[in-house]
Amino acid sequence: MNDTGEFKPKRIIVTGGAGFIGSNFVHYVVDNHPDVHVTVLDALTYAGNKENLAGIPEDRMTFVHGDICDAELVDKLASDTDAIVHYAAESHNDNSIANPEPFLRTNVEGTYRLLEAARKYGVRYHHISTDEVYGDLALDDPARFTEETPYRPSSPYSSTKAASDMLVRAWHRTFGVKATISNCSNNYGPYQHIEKFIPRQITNILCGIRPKLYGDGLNVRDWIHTDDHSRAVWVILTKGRIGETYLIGADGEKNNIDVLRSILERMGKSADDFDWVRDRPGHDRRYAIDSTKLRRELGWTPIHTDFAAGLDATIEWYANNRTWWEGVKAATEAKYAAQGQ
Ligand code: NAD
Ligand code: TDX
Repeated sequence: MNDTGEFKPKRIIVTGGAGFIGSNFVHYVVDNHPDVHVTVLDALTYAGNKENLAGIPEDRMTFVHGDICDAELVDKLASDTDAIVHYAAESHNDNSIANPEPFLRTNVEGTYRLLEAARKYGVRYHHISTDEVYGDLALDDPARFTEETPYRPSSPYSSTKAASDMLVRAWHRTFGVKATISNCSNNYGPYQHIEKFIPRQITNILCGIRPKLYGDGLNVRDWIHTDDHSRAVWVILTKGRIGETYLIGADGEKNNIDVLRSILERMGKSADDFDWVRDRPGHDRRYAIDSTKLRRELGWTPIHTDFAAGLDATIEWYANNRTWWEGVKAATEAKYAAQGQ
């Protein structure tokens, strides 16, 4: 802490720093906070890729290939840091329906290991979570999620994220861990795994495969650019009140069919060039975030407010970085095909 009450970490651990959102945060810190050293702890699962961290100078980052469930390793790393920013997770709903087990292990047990280490060494802990812990809203409901909305997760993925949030609250209250939590809406941008909605459809079109839309296509997601998420996490880590939860969202509600038609149009396809496929079991209808607390208390505001421009840049990135995703495209689509999706 400095005399303004701001937390000024010199060394931080970023778990899941080789994934989509974690790597964006690592780049954000390296680019904007030259006095901070980052240690990435990442197991390099199917979703982790060291190439996401390319270009970071060696003296700014240490990469540790390891598992957040490895108590000894986590203890050793936590003994020499100011903060842990916890992104690592099994993150895909469809995978959690096919096989929930890794979700229980990484999302629940992994969080427990990190909290125990944060407790032992008095380390500041920030927990990355999701709006999905609140369940879903009806399409015609004017309400949005706030920090006061009761937890009502629907999927194995979101229930393990909800469980991990509860552990954080308990470790803060009972053991005094200096923790904050953020629950963010759907992220988009470069480096997102092609199993996820937007990059799946973009890379399908680039490969001559028809995009796939679940159910009736009317489910609403509240989109935020991952750069805006990273800036919000830094503000919460350094200025957020200990023990508090902050919702992160950019007023980006859109239904899936509109997003898909926008991608099709931008990529020169006709509006009906896609397949309707089997719906996701338990598919949440609508997510919507009210981020007033974060904006009022900490002064954060999103920069990427033009979704169409963000989508254009994302399409361009996947078109220009085929080597980043081509090697996993066939296996990703084979998995979906086996599920009728
Ligand atoms: P991702 O799947 O792209 O990346 C996850 C990363 O965690 C990978 O690098 C993977 O190797 C690593 N990892 C997985 N298991 C691990 C383990 N046991 N030990 C160490 N590392 C492990 O995920 P993402 O989309 O970048 O999401 C990151 C975080 O943000 C997650 O906690 C997720 O719940 C949360 N979140 C995501 C979104 C979204 O839209 N993607 C929205 C809100 C919150
Ligand atoms: O091929 C598809 N067709 C389709 O219609 C895929 C992959 C998805 N969908 C639909 C399902 C959802 O309504 O698109 C929407 C978005 O799907 P995902 O990209 O799988 O995201 P979602 O399930 O909303 O969860 C995401 O946001 C919250 C992240 O994956 C989570 O990690 C985060 O917590």
